[in-house]
Amino acid sequence: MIRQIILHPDTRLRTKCEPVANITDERRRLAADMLETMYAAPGIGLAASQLGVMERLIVMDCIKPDENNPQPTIMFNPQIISRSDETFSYEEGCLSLPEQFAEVCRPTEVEVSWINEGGNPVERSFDGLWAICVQHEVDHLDGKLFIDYLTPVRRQIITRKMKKMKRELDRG
Ligand code: K2U
Ligand code: ZN
Repeated sequence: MIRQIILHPDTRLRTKCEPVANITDERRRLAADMLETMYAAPGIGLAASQLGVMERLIVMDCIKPDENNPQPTIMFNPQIISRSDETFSYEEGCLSLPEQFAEVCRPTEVEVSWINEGGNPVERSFDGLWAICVQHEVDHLDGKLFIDYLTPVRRQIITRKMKKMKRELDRG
């Protein structure tokens, strides 16, 4: 089922998530809900903490919908084990900061290890949008947001806008 995505500012988005001890059916259902929520947003990535579940679980699918060969990817306990020296800048957004965008510079290629939904360890390298997305999502698990790469002034401007948006949303 589609779940509500937590909006910044919220302490849960600033909390380091706990490693997952074992891959249970309940956690597989959570991953399925995360994918459904991500596709509905629409988005290309989502971290469990964005749904208020403080566990190290992310989902991604960076294949464009019109390419018609979706690649839903579920990662338990993802770890970035190496990063390219080469970096590139990309205008990032975040489902927890709707309508806020900013250029972020990240390594162009990363090697990631994780446990998949079958409970097996996987290790793979990612480049392009997948590399940006997996770094963005692993940051979420460490309580880090893309606005943390901006100057304090620009971060404050975005946070003030989000506080205003949340006040207006709370008024219904
Ligand atoms: O974690 C999230 O909030 C989902 C993010 C993932 C993401 C952000 C920046 C760059 C790559 C991935 C996005 O909001 S998903 C929306 C989106 C779609 C296409 C390209 C960039 C962002
Ligand atoms: Zn995000």
